[in-house]
Amino acid sequence: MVFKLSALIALATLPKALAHGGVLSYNIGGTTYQGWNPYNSPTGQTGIERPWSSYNPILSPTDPTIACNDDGTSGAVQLTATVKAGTPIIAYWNQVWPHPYGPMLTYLAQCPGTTCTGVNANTLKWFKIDQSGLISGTVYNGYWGSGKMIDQNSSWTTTIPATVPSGNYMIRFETIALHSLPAQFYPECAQLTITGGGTLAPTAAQLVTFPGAYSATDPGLTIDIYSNAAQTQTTYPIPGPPLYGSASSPTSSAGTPATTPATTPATTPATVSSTPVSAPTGTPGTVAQYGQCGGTGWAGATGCLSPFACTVVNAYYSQCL
Ligand SMILES: *[C@@H]1O[C@H](CO)[C@@H](O)[C@H](O)[C@H]1NC(C)=O
Ligand SMILES: [Cu+2]
Repeated sequence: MVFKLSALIALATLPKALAHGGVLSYNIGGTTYQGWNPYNSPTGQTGIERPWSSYNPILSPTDPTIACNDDGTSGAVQLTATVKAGTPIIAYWNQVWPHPYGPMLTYLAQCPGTTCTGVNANTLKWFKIDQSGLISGTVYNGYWGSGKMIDQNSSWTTTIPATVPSGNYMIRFETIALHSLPAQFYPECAQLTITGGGTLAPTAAQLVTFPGAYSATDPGLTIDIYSNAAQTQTTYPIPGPPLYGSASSPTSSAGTPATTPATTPATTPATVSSTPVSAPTGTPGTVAQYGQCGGTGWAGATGCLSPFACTVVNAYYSQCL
């Protein structure tokens, strides 16, 4: 009887839950890792993702659950995926992700000791390895990182930088929805052991805590995308710290995320995604090993430094390998 009643309640709340969501699975180096299912019993659930309890967003950047959702502590049988630095990780949200206005952000945090299991995410120092804000158009009706995520099969691919030191890490994928205020945060975390890494530690300015990284008064979080001003605004300040590694790569200046993509014609990606795997290999290029060189929506360089070849990982992501 009790079971049936709770099943009815779950059904009754389902339509509301479908307006939101989170990361339900990952693909790392071609292997699928199921994520946590917040609507199944915790008993028997195992996986690399930290448990979370509902599809609802986090609404306050000062809430402890901003780190790894609610409650984001380790599961009873918490797993960790091993990944080589330089490998792309794809995070899949529930289909079809409903919120096309807002940024995508990905963070890493190294855990002390020999495992992230049991480590409180609020105690970690996070650094941002990937971000996508307003890609083109205006704040009012432009193309955003989260719109691109939807176009990419409601998934986001981020590459573990080849330069990060090896060790145990949490990876935190996040999409922020700006269609209503307060802004809606959708963070989920997973545990990784990164191998074959480099020696570039994040700088003090690149390290943040959650909560701490964002403030409710950040311009990127208080922005009213339906205001008159938004109809002509073509820049968007992505919340959080400067990107990791940006000091050594002047082309990815964290202060001006919206300006570079806006000048790039939207016609390039279709050509790139339809290019056969073998075609770009002969073209000497500028993209280093493990760098992105193609995929749907990719408007950057497509040629790899010798001797690397642009290799299709999936329809949305090609990498110099
Ligand atoms: C689209 O995403 C789903 C998971 O939501 C996945 O199972 C499927 O393989 C993806 N399709 C492509 C073409 O990547
Ligand atoms: Cu929602």
